[in-house]
Amino acid sequence: MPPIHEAARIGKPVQIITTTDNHSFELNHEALKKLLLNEDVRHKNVCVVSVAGAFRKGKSFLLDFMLRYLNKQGSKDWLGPEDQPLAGFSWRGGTERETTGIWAWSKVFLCPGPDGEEVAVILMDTQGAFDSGSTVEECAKMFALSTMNSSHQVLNLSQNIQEDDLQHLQLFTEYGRLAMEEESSEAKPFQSLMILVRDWSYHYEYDYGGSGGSKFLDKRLNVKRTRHRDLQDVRRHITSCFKRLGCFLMPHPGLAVANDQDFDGRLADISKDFKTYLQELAPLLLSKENLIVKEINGTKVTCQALLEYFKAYITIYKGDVLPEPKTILQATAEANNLAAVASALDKYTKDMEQVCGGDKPYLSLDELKKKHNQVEEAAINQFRKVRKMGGRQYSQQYEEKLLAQMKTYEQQYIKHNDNKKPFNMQTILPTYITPLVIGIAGGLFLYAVGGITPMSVIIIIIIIDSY
Ligand SMILES: Nc1nc2c(ncn2[C@@H]2O[C@H](COP(=O)(O)OP(=O)(O)OP(=O)(O)O)[C@@H](O)[C@H]2O)c(=O)[nH]1
Ligand SMILES: [Mg+2]
Repeated sequence: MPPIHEAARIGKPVQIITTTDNHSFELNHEALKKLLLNEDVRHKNVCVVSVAGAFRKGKSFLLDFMLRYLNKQGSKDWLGPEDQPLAGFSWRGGTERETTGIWAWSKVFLCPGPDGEEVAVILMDTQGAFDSGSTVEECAKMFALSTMNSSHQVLNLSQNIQEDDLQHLQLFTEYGRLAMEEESSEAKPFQSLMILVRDWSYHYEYDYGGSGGSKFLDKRLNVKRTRHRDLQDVRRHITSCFKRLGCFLMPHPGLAVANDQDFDGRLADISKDFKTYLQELAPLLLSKENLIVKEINGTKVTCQALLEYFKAYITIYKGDVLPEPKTILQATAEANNLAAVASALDKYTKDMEQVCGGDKPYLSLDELKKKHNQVEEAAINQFRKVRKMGGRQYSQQYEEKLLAQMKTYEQQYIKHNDNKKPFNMQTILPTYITPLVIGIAGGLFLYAVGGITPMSVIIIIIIIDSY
């Protein structure tokens, strides 16, 4: 493993989804909460850049360059010095798989987005597909999970785009069709898919980079009449599912990168062409104008909402078989509603804190209830305004959940407010009456045994004071 170096010092890889021995998945809930509910990012719109594809094809290696780009906020010298080993997400040579499950970089980068607002950028590394330790289903699920939770999915391929690579996308295209039906709109359900072909060697046919890639992809996705019907369908669906579909042809990085077991990722050992096109690729994914905020059903997703989607999808992908697209759609609708509840509750508690939280002065019960009703109404309005999946009737049950939760919180605020009441018996008893009674009793006792002396007065004062 390469030594931990400067570039990776800010943060570390954290495993957010682990695989179990029986080919199932577990969500690392605590790690994900730490990542997404951090106050600095929780309410920011999120952009998740993920790299997925076959195992041992340089995915983690590539992500470590993305990390450098983000660490340097895309400044001219972002690639770094020639002799700096590459660190970050764990990568290595050899035949055995390295990345298992799904990992994210622990530092969420706050970057200016296309319309100027700050966007929380998360890098995600996915377990390679088709390794000998995983079933085909596990690979498909892993790819599905990373696609569903990202806004920029990079499908990392080696040398060419083959038919089975395209079929990998079939599940989404079916899901996409259902999602579009449900919304009865023309909106495409997924955002960006970039097919990244590594070790491209036919640059005499299609040039390296984005423009060569786009011509090559057009050719590959061209629905020719002569093709088999299934192949035509896959192509039609892929283009109808993703808003942005691109392809990038990456040159070979040189023999040291591919073959040398002592290679530590330093630029000095990487081919000039590879470095040139890295500089074209990183901004295509991460520059201000190319960052893509995650959207589901036309609504921008915040870090907090992304947590709900992770929770929903892991549940349906935990089973033995691939979930039906319909199930995925239901899970999305559920997460979508839950995210709206969480956000409305956040608004409620934030507003109530302003009214009667912490050291805010005591309010009469009537006043507090009046304020609560206003705050509650504003939260409900916010919930109703958010576009939600599943229809009105479906979201009604979530609105009821929201109301019930706010009622519980209201009781807590009432109690908290009550404790601030100046002549509240609960306050008076421990504060005034108990020490007074103890003081008088102590005084009488001391008087009975020895009369009032300066010493007994001091003892009584100490007793009262200690209360
Ligand atoms: N041929 C070739 N090798 C590469 C390229 N990029 C990185 N490598 C090498 O590929 C090997 C695997 O790199 P990783 O980044 O660990 O690959 P991965 O796809 O993340 O592998 P898993 O985590 O096992 O799925 C390393 O020896 C890298 O030096 C590339 O573009 N072409
Ligand atoms: Mg890897």
